[in-house]
Amino acid sequence: MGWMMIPCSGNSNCKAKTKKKRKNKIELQDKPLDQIKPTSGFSKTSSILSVKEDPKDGGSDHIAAQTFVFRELAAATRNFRSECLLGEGGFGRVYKGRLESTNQVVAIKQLDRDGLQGNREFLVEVLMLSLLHHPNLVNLIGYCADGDQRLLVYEYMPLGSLDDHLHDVLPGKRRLDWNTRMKIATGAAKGLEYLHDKASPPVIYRDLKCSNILLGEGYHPKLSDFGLAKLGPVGDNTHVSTRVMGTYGYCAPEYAMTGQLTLKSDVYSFGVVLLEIITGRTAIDNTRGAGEQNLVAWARPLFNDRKKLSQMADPTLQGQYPQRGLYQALAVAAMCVQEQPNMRPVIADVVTALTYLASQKYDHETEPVQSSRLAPCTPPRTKRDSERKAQLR
Ligand code: ACK
Repeated sequence: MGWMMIPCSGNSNCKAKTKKKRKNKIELQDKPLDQIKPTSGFSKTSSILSVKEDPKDGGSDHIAAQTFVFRELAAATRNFRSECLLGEGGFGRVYKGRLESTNQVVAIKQLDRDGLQGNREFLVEVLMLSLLHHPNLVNLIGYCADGDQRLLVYEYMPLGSLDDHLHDVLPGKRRLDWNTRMKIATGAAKGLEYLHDKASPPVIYRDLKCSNILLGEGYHPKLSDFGLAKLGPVGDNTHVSTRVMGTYGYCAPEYAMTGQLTLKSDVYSFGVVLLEIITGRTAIDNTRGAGEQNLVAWARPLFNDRKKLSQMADPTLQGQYPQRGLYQALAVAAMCVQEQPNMRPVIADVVTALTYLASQKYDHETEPVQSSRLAPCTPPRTKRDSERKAQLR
């Protein structure tokens, strides 16, 4: 198949190995909860996590997360009215609201009050998002820890999640075209690259999936939901050992089996997301026949057969994608979902490959439509047809 040259750096932890071993290995989630109290804003360089700021990312001019009292957020969502409900995530409901003080439209996540895990998620998310700022990470505006209420206030992402556009598409809604898909994949990879390469210790996101990639104007993607994020290995350690958490279908096999988490676990999940973006299929689909229910298991044998690669493209693209671009995007996905973690590329190399792919814009007016997956009754459109159409305008 049309493999792209992605240097496979093998060990994601080689950078960490060259660093001085730290005395205190910090397991954020294993700290007693009462020791991780949210204060009104964290410094950019905390004792547990620091970030190499890049002026390009607009990190230095970022406004610190604010604290809200429950009353303000209840008013913003008109008492958490059902019409304001955007949806329900793993640990709570998300509402659309308008802050009375600034008139800003926001998304407010109200964490379930009964769970210890919900409280951990809240603390991890406040800590992580107060320190991490990048154009491809959702912005935390503030939080509320009033009594037993735990709420997080984010910038509102008007286009919802990637899931809504890829899988749960409402009838009549525009399907994502090839160029937009590549733009989203590249942005999501850049968000992950920031977590892996700019944070110290690196941050393992642990829950990369289409429903956690939110979309802003122009389909600008941002990673959201940092409740499961984990500080990565430091010093000579190659992994962190944790309870296995995440989402079935996206979880790297070695992490699912041993609980040993590395940056390559995220790269695997990214590969699954990229496969979903290319194929339009979901990571797990129990409505499909045996052999097709698990996306990676279905895709693996096809990766090795060039003749079958076109069959992997999302049928709703109606053949409107560049053949070479499809092969190359599939090559990147194939590398990311390899069984052996050290054979997967580091995310920086994935960003390089996808940035190139996203720059190769497909023009559906002038470029050929691929024939293998045309919708029934759609006559193949030739280059000449589209040229003729262009002349008629
Ligand atoms: O797929 P969605 O439309 O996008 O439904 C889910 C739901 O809340 C539960 O996670 C939506 N959501 C989460 N955070 C935001 C946000 N910052 N802006 C807009 N929608 C959001 C998500």
